[in-house]
Amino acid sequence: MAEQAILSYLETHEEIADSGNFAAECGIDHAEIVNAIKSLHGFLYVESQDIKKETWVLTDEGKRYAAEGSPEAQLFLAVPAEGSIAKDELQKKFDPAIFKIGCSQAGKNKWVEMGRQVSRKVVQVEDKVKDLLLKIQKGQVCSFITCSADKCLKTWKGYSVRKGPSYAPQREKFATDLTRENLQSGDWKKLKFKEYNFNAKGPPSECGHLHPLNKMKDCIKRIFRMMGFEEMPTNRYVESSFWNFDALFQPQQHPARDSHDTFFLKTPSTTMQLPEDYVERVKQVHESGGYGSRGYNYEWKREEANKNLLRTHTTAISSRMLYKLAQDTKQNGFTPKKYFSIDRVFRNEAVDRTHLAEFHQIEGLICDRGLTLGHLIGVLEDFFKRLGMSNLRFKPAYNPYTEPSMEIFSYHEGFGKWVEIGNSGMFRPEMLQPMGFPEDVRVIAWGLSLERPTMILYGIDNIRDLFGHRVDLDLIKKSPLCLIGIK
Ligand code: FB9
Repeated sequence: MAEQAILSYLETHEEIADSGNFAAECGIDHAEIVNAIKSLHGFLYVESQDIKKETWVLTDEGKRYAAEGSPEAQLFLAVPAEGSIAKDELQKKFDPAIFKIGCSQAGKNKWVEMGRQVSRKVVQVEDKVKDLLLKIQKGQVCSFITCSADKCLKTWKGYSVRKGPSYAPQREKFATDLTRENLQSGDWKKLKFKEYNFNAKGPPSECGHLHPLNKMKDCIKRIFRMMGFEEMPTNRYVESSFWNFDALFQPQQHPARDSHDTFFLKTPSTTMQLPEDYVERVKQVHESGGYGSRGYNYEWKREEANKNLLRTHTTAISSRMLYKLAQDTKQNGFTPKKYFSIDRVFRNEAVDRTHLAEFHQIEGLICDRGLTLGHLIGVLEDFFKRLGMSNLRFKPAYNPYTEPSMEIFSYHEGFGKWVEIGNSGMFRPEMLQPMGFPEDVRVIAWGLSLERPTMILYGIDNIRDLFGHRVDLDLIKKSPLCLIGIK
């Protein structure tokens, strides 16, 4: 109906100057007119220009003063013309807000003498505030007024409308479908078909959505593969203390090895089998060193190494893979390797905004002859550049299984600060030699979490909104593609 009103009006008039007045004249709600204008505009039946009008409108408070008078006028009228009235008497007549404003305004206007007793200082007053509000209410233009508690400027938006390139007094019904009946009846010949809107978004397809962590994981896997790394099998959350700690030359009294930091298993509490000859060499290097090391000089206990736990790092997988590589070396000679892993690790830590008792560790390692710290820094620069992080800084650090070790920092423009983006180092000979690697084989390695980059990339502030029962599925559905390493 609004459409027809507009099209027929334009049949005899150049333009609709103001959609607001037009709506009022037609007795049609302005919003309906606006929707009709937008739709007719879409089909080029009309052309429209925005018109804005700022009008003063009264707030609820303003409406009350326009009706009952301004607080100061109300207060003045409540003060007896002769004599005075006790302030607290007067106060009882008004609600606190009105009384407060009334006192300060009437005082400022020198209408009343404010003391413990209140008396008039003038015979009568003119309630200009009320008059102004009434004027505004009647839509009379008032100048030099400012926004305040009782009135504010409302912007009214409307349109002026003219005929468009495909104007017609009636909206042509466009066929949106070619039906069998159309064909049989032949009336398809005279039907006008609606243009295909190739930009129309189809109905949202209810399809599966990858969790942002998995999107990030796939990106990082793609980066590793592009750098020639192969993925290590990480499908074992339960690990023995031997591969998780001892093989990494982490001493049995190391604080990380007690239940405050590590989830030990009740059942199966101990591992079934370990490569005995290798275990013996690990025992030796812990107790008395070798390979140029003096070891830790403590009594190494097999039962400690047998304890099963939830792996605290995917470096446990690295130790297994490196041991296997060393074994292969004995058979078939040494072949350099580049390995990576991305999977869950478990730490009995205090949960906070960025830490849960489990997270996904990303680890990369290169095993080759004669590798140096320079190689490590080089591969870190390459890896993190592909992650969009350059301008790295390296800070000496300590890990039981790497020497030297470095924490990695990158300057994050958005945060305007240096962010710790990972840890790295060269695996100790006390770890590699007992495995059976030739003297000059070195292993450089580094690690970071999957959650931190995902939180930063997807702007998620609290890790519990990213992982766990509190995750809002919409976050997953709406999370954009991860283009890291692609562009
Ligand atoms: O991920 C971490 N930080 C990070 C990484 C990327 C990132 O990307 C942003 C888009 C820009 C932002 C931040 N960290 C490692 C640093 C810190 O968050 C740290 O506080 C927390 N760390 C976890 C361990 O927490 C106890 C992150 C996790 C971590 C730490 C070390 C390793 C792996 C994960 C390692 C290792 C390693 C070292 C040597 C040899 C082999 C493995």
